[in-house]
Amino acid sequence: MKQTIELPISGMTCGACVRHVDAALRAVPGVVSQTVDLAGRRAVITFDPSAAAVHAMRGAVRDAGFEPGEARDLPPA
Ligand SMILES: [Cu+2]
Repeated sequence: MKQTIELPISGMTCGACVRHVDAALRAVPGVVSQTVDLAGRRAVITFDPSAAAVHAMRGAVRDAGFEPGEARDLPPA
């Protein structure tokens, strides 16, 4: 089973920021795929909810130096 969320992220200003956030999310166990959207100031993340928790993704974003907002569930792709 997979779940997809949209996570608002503030503080990204360029492609290097996007790569930092992308790498941080990729490193969270249970994250299956992630798309970081600079212009949209968000990431769309698909993960296995039995292995990854949203708070871990938010923590990874914060540890990378950016500020996560409230996650929103997206319908399965
Ligand atoms: Cu940047």
